[in-house]
Amino acid sequence: MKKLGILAGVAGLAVSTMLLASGARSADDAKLEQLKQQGFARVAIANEPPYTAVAADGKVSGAAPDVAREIFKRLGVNDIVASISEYGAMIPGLQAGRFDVVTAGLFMKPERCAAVAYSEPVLCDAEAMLVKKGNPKGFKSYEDIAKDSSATVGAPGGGTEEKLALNAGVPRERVIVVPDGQSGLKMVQDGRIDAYSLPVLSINDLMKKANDPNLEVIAPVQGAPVYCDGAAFKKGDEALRDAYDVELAKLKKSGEFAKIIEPYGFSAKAAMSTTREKLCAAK
Ligand code: 6CS
Repeated sequence: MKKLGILAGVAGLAVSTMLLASGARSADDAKLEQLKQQGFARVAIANEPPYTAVAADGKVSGAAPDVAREIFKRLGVNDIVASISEYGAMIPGLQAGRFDVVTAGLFMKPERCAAVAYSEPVLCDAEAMLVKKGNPKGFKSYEDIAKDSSATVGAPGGGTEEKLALNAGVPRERVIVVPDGQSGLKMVQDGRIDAYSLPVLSINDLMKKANDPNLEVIAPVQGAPVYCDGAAFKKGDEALRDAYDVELAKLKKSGEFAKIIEPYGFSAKAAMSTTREKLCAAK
């Protein structure tokens, strides 16, 4: 995957230079033309169902990549090629040119909106915590974890839940970085962390697959906002982002957007009831 990414990057650069020399309207148009020539868009994902998933045979699915694949097809880019990344590494990877876009449920927040060019909203969700049955430490919020000096919470590195826990006053040493959902599940089951926090749909997916009666889901986490993601493009690729938004709006209007995301449990109405502007301004 990595070698393919490097070769694609070099080829893309050559194509962009050629297209600009041939009089493409702007560097932005060249980006979309480069992806068309490349034949695919390199997307960053996390492999966190139902947002993103990679099957044993390498097939990429999940609501975010499925929306992206459909939109890129309509833009003349035949497919997507996914790389798995930690949430905290997605924006640096995008900025370094390792990905063409992040389609992973990377929630819009002011600091991220300042670093990337988000599309309009795609997937919205509240936050949840996975705990032992009976919620023995009585967690309802990240503040509850902060108040209990023995309590630990697991969350993705560079992820929203890690930030929420730290901002709620949980000391750094009690916020445990967890690489993926299966690890988080096991750590709660083994009592190595008291809670594991992800968005509601991700925790529910883990819970369903674990089929473990000794676990319980706390959802929503009190005091935590409902977030929405968007496809995240590199600053400077706004024309590509705008072209993506045109197709996203058509999908939303035709009902095809709902057909793609709602089988995964997401609400099309939630995404259509807000905007990038509102989400990027949210405190
Ligand atoms: O945007 C984020 O940071 C969060 N989004 C998802 C879909 N899962 C966890 C992550 O922390």
